[in-house]
Amino acid sequence: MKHHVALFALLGSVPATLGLWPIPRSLETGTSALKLAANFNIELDVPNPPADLSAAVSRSANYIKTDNLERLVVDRGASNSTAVAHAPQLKSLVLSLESGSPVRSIMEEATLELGTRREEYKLDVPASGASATLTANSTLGLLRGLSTFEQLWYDLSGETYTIQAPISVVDTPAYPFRGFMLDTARNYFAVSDIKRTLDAMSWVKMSQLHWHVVDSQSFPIQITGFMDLAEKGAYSSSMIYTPEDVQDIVQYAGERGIDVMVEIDMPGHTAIISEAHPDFVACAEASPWATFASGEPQCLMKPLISRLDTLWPLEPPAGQLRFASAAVQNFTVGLLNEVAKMFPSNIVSTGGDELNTECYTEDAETQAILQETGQDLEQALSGFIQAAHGTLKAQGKTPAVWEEMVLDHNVTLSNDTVVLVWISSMDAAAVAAKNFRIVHAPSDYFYLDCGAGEWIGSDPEANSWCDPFKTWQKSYTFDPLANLTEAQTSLVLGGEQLLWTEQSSPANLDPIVWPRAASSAEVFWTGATLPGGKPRNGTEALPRLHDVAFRMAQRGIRAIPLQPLWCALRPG
Ligand code: CP6
Repeated sequence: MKHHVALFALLGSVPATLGLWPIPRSLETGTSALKLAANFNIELDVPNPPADLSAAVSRSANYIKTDNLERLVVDRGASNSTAVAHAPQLKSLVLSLESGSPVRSIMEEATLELGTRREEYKLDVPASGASATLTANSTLGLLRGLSTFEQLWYDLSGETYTIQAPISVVDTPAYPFRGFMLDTARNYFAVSDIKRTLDAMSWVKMSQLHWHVVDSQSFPIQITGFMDLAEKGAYSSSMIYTPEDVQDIVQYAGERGIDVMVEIDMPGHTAIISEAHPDFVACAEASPWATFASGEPQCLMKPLISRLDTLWPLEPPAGQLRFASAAVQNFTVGLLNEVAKMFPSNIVSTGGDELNTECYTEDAETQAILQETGQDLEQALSGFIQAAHGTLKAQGKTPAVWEEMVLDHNVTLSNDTVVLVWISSMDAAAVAAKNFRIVHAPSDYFYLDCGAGEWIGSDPEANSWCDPFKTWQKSYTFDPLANLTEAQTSLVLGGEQLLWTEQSSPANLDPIVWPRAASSAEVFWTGATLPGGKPRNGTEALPRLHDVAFRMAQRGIRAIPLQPLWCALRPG
């Protein structure tokens, strides 16, 4: 008997043992037991396989051996034990590329332009014990299929088994950009922490790391020709990403099907540049933070999400690039030119969030330049962004910006610019109305650090940063097409969950991110609804996400529990 996943959703029930995440677009399962033979092997039927594909196969084989995920509630029963004991044995999974497909490394496939990456795959696991097959038209598709195959298996008395063979999957993502943003400027994360995060991302088929590498507080990345920025702006000489570290991260990500979009946020959020170039930065002196000394209690205020509340940054230090200055423009163009060379990705973000324009009204240098050139502030800003984006485009890159560049400023942007919508999920419609492509990063759904909320009284000390906490269930309800017209739906590239790290470090990285960030990974893999057009349903998702959390923990991620262990262990 075969069941279609849509049928289960209809019945308000789910396939008993499948903990697939994200759920495939098309999935058929049976009710036969099947177990892995002791000498189970993954065969690569690809001529001259790229090294990163062979490595992915080895990792998969290893995960399958070591996950040891027991589904006691469902499978502990005597009839299942007997069925597993007598089940046919699967000896191999054979991977192949469809004829005519290019044989490129996973990294090459993963760093292609958004919208041109091929991630589809077909997976068939017969009930008879005959070889399972995984086919795709790209090595990236094979990688995605491997991550599904890994999730089929459970452990019962030392046997690795499923009781839902035959299994047939035809899968492809709804959106190419399934991301996670990490801020490495408020607190530093070692290369090993970033790699561990990339591993977890790949297990749930995420495709994009958005690396917010620098901000006002620190400049931890070494850039050729601009070494003084990190030398003077990193927290310490050990809290630095060297060009070799960057190459290491980019390679590690690419091998796991993840593209790295770096962000050099500008012209706001740049106070730290004043350490190397005091002349390039305005308003450090004029701000309420000017007299702030480190160690004072109010180093961190609760942010309010309102454009009126961003007159000054809500955390010290203040300072923004004097973007009207020709020297600052030359510096920025040179810097971005080098940054673009360090990252194979087609997409680079120049940020542009939370710019305080009042700052420049009070800045004598900027006012003098505007007088001289006859420009107003918005014209100067537009010229600056165009110069910055010009150098990216000269290298064939696509620029990305935060939403304010489109909604709050008169900046001329090329129409292929990608816009990150963060202030509110409601803002996507306004960005779409201007016909820009969208990455959803809304603070009301996807901020893992919580961020904004209601003020309590007037005392900053009484206001916690983490209000309200966004549960995975909240993120899971996000609709990528909400408030968009039919014609605008093609503008959506996907979305990301974000970790701003004012109050995060390697100490809480895993627990604050996982398994919550898997929530949007399924939203952007499956699209507006689950396969079969059913609305997403947290109750249906919970046992599957529980399995994700379990496998993550088993593979070295300190993922947090979603429920008491009792809920998973209780005998049925
Ligand atoms: N830093 C930068 C931040 C935030 C943003 N940009 C932020 C704003 C509001 C909240 C949380 C984080 N800390 N560079 C906004 C994109 Cl609630």
